Amino acid sequence: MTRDQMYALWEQRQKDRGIDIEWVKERLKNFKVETPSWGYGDSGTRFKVFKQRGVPRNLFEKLEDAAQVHKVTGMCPTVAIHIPWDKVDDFEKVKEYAASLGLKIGAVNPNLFQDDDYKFGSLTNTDAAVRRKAIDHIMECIEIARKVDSKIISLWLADGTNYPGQGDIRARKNWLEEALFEVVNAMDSDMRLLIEYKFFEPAFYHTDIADWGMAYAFAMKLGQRAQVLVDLGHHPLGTNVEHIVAFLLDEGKIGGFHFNNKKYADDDLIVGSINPYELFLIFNELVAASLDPKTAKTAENIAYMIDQSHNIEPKIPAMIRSVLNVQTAYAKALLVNREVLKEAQMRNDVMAAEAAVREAFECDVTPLLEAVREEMGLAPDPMKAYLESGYGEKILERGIGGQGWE
Ligand code: LRH
Ligand code: MN
Ligand code: MN
Repeated sequence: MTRDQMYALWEQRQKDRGIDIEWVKERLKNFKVETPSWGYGDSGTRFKVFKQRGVPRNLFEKLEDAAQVHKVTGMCPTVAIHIPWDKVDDFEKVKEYAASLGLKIGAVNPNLFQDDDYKFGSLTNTDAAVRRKAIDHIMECIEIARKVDSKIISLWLADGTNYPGQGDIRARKNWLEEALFEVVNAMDSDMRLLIEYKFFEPAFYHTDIADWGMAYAFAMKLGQRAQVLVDLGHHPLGTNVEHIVAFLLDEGKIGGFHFNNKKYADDDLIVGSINPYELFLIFNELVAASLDPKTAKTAENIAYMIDQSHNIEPKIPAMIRSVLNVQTAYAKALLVNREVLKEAQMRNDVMAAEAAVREAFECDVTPLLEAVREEMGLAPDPMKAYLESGYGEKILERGIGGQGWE
């Protein structure tokens, strides 16, 4: 059977299920995922960073690699940066270089975890001078965001304590709140502060923003410009992440995602590699919210970002795999027949409701994605296109010892 014949058969089956394929295709063509500059560099566990040959030596080379991911997937036009990992003298030049590659800079991530001064906390340190230094660093990131035309400051705080009694939890909360108010007030009205939470690590007793509820409480107090960022690796095992997503969507307080996957903790593995059903169920909530007038605007403004570190995988193929897995999960979520689902829910038909969701997950979306890519002028198989491009071999001349985690 030719690809066209396979697609025709697939399309007929979906039409028979009551799916509007043109709408699905349109949504897929407009879908974007941001890749992180740090996902292209050397990174690893606390035990060992395995250096790879060909890894970018600076931000400009990271952008070149990100451009390859965008070239074959057609859905990654922005790149998140992390300061000071990606600090350069001239951010105007970065903006121009990114534009020459068909890219833009996305979220600017302050780094409040790799300075000796932050050993006992950054924004929650007992020392006012350290807190000032941390706030000033975020201010610097806001300036950088202005220079590169980014509207997002993405904040993850490593602050926390290792032992009971080590810190005054409420005093730290108040210092944090004070700092966040200062930061948000310095941001332009169209900028957003995305507050990321994580239940442990590097701190092992308490983390100052441990879960979505705390991030939400801060975001509520801070007002319009502050929202919550959900990193899929930052929950205890067994957490129903799609429930959190649905709740935050309904409250208008979810601003972004850090996609990755985990088996145990913050494993930062390839998105969708361990639990593709969870990823699909998250997209199921996002699609549902995008169709509800109450939540459509929030759903529309979500920054989809990948946050991974590749320890043993080749960086660019791992990033492409992640992006494709996100696209697959989204495509499947678009195939849920929402009317059938709603009706089953209203009559409390547990089996039919669960089937309406699972049925979409079980659809093979390969023919659809190949057709969409062809309509976008892309190769039907992005991974193959990348591997055959010769880029992976070309960058080997950069040698070993590229920029990455210290
Ligand atoms: C923390 C985190 C956060 C950092 C990134 C490198 O675990 O998810 O988003 O900025 O990793
Ligand atoms: Mn993250
Ligand atoms: Mn993380």
